[in-house]
Amino acid sequence: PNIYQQIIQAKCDGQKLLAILLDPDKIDLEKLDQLVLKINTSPATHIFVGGSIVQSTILEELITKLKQKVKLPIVLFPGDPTQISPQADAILFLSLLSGRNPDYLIEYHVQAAPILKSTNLEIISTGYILIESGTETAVARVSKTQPLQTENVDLVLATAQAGEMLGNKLMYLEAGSGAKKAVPLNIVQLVAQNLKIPVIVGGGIVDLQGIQNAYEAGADLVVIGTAFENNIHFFD
Ligand code: 1GP
Repeated sequence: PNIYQQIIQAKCDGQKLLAILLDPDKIDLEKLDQLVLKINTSPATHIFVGGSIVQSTILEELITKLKQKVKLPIVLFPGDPTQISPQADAILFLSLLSGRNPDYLIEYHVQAAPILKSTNLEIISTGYILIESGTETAVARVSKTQPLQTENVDLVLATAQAGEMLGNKLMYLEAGSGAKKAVPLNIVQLVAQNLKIPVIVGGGIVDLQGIQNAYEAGADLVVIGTAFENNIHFFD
């Protein structure tokens, strides 16, 4: 089965999923073995690779090495079309539904399409909703879009529903990397209860309780970036 089918199967079985997000800009390849050891002994089910802006030229090398040393599926989580590597297993083909910047709604997808056609990457159409989290995040800054307000739950739900109706296969609720506040649990719950597609939650989750809370609210997959980056013993 492909990666999306595995996610659907996990959802049917009530199995929760966990992705470790690796930002190539923050990885020291010299220390990769240590990182790989921690990933392989963690409960992670997926590796996401990407970031709002990736300046680093190590993307290919990082993915090659990860493919050799880690069994988990490697899923690109790109900020723009420069972050496509044919060596990964899949790509979250993201639409920034909370924003009104046409680049992140269609322009980058048009640019990426011919590149993606030349790869064997599994393409997973993903609605991406940025939720306000206290301070400005890199996603908001780079995409020049405003996050949705946490009080406006009707708008969050309508946005997620519109994405599902447009054919998104996953819905990603994002507080932003390193966010002060994670996506509020009432929002996770509302979206998870009203959508059929799996829900991903990430941004500002810093402890195991935060992961558990997101699962209990209905998240199917939780993304951990900064907390693991700052402390590779996070899952010990
Ligand atoms: C960011 O949701 C991910 O896109 C992870 O965020 O770095 O805050 O864990 P953190």
